[in-house]
Amino acid sequence: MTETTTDLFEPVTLGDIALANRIVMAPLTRARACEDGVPTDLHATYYAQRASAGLIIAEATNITQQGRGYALTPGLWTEEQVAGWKKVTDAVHAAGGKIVSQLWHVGRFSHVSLQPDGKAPVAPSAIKAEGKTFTVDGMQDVSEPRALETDEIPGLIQDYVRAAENAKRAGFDGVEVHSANSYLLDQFIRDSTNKRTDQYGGPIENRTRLTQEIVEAVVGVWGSGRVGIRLSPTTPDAGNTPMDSTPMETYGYLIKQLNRFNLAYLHFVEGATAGSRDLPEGIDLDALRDLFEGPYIGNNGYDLNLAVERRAEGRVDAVAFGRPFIANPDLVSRLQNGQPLAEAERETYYGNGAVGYIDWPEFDRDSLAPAPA
Ligand code: 8OZ
Repeated sequence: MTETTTDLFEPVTLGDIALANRIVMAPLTRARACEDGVPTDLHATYYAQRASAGLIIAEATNITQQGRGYALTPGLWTEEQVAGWKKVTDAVHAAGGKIVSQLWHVGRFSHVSLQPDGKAPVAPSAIKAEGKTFTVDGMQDVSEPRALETDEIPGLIQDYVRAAENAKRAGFDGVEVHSANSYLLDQFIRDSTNKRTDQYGGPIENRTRLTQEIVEAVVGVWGSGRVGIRLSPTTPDAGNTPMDSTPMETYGYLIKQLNRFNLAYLHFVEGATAGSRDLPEGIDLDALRDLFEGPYIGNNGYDLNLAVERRAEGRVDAVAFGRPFIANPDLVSRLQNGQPLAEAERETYYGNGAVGYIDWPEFDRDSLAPAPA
């Protein structure tokens, strides 16, 4: 057990969301939804098992079919999806937890078979990503995207509004705008993927416009204290996407603009998503973080020591753990009590129904009992 005293296990309020502790469950894509994007009873069980997290950020959830880039990921655009999520939020609340929905549009990182009428995925510009995505027919190269027309943007913003309203009807405690990991909003932000010449392309003010307009629209639904945002200034994921050419300026500008919304929190992927915490030369994530005037959730490859240290330095208000929550439904008490963590194999991450999903036991003290002499 760590000797350091820490307030990581004490309550904290992020905006209007009151958390029992500062340990957050990061959004984790697990690909267990039905083909029509409806979450199942397995989801309710899985999230309720993890309700001792101060806050659960539910897995990235497609705002529309157009926003879908991976088979078996859930959505929030149909009544059946809303009803499925309502069972999840009821189960989490009954277990004493809090849960927000992460609103997701993959942009170019999709395959025609996942898109409405088999059409091309949409992106800021017609630049193809590298890599393969999970489709109903297995892994396939992502498809060539088409550039969104300027007059399609108001409809896209309305898609976010509808998903935000649906999240409310589904009983969530708030929403997180997914503007990270080189999905649609991050594709607009980075000059490597945005070559537009309209008011959504070119200078930083233009490339960050869509994220700001969507945050504003979603705040209109939820109020500022129940909306968070996730950014990842340096990750190459998804699609081996090159970084913006001036990330400190670009994300710095965006973060300063976000201050006017008084959001519940800013959530950063520190380094390469699900990878190294190393940062490219010239990147100072703490300096970016310091531009934000509200609560900050740190994420990526944290262990307890790093969480305690970063909290003690005042660098984080809460810490989001991702992969450790897969095999440790009771992660909070394991961290608090210095108990060993179980390790999930990669094969359990995506798909496979209940196996490797809801079958991870809580810590069993008896299993550690010393063998009789
Ligand atoms: C892993 C696999 C598929 C999607 C992200 C939503 O990185 C994801 C994701 C992660 O934000």
